[in-house]
Amino acid sequence: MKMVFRWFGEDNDHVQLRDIKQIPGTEGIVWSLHHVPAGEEWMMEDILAVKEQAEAHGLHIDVVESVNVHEDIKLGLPTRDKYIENYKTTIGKLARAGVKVICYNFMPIFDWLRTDLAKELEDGSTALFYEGSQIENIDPFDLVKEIAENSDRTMPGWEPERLAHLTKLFEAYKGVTEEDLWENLTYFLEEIIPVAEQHDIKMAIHPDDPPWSVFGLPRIITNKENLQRFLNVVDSPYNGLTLCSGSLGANPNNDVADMVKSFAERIHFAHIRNVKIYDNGDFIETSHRTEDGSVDIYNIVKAYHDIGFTGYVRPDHGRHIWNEQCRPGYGLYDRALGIMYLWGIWDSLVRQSNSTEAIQLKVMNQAADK
Ligand code: DNO
Ligand code: MN
Repeated sequence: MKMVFRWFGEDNDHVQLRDIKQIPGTEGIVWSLHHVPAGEEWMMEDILAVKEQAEAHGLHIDVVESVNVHEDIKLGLPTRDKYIENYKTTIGKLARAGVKVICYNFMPIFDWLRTDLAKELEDGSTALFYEGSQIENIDPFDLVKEIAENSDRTMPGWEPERLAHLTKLFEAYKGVTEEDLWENLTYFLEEIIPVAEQHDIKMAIHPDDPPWSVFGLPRIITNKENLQRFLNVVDSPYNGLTLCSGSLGANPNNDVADMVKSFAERIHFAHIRNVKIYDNGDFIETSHRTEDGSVDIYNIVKAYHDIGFTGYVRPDHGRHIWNEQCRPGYGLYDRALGIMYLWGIWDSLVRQSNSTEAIQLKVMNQAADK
């Protein structure tokens, strides 16, 4: 696996590139141009500026997260075509800069959704928390306002231009069903994937987070069956997945290790994190350690090892620990601890399989000598 770390940019992240380079085994950043509104074409000079900054610290820019999809594309409006053209041009430019994987998502209006950005865990650390009853009873407009006021920096999915158009967006999605969303996703993929193929860039959709409908909006990238349906829409290696263990894992019926084995070569990017699910279905993000949450991280890493995964991996959200003042979910410390946990599992699996192979070879040689 190739370890990478999300970085929000020089003026937009308290984490420095030098810090990232100091996390063992971390070879690249996962980045985006957060100032560019969804649907607009990315400028080559902006792309090359990030490349230069990263490479000056010995880090690559192979993985972009995200090139956001304009709402008109998700809504299937006639105006979608111009945004799809921009998307294609951006793919070409990213390829020229050396990018290999583009992560994106197809969630209406919202990216990931939580009700509390700093819920205290038993050890005094804080983490992102999802309380179902709050979502059911809250006016989405109040929630968005609260989140916008509590964050001093741009958050993925909560960009100012999206918040401003929220009322209009909710109206636009009235009557849009899951099947409509599938149809609009199909249209998008049929346009984009041939371009990705031509430029040798792997597209990797991120699952919906949480993996169920919120505020009555349709959500479709939610479980194994739907991931399979997605892969069948355009059956090409360039139409692949960002398999996020925390997003999918918030639904206890999702067996992420099984998905790793089933979708193997179509997984281009792995997000690994743990969540603890309560009896009522609420969940909180925990440390990466298997024992701390409800998702069997050990088993997931083992599945990646067993399929011979050579794709990109990043620790996803982490807790806020050691008094770190950081963007919700994106502290340096807990994500770095997550990486060391992942390497710990990975390295011991590699060591074990090497010694098993060595024993098998010895037995075969002995048999041949006889
Ligand atoms: C949640 C995060 C997401 C992700 C975007 C990708 O698990 O990884 O915020 O970055 O959905 O488009
Ligand atoms: Mn994720």
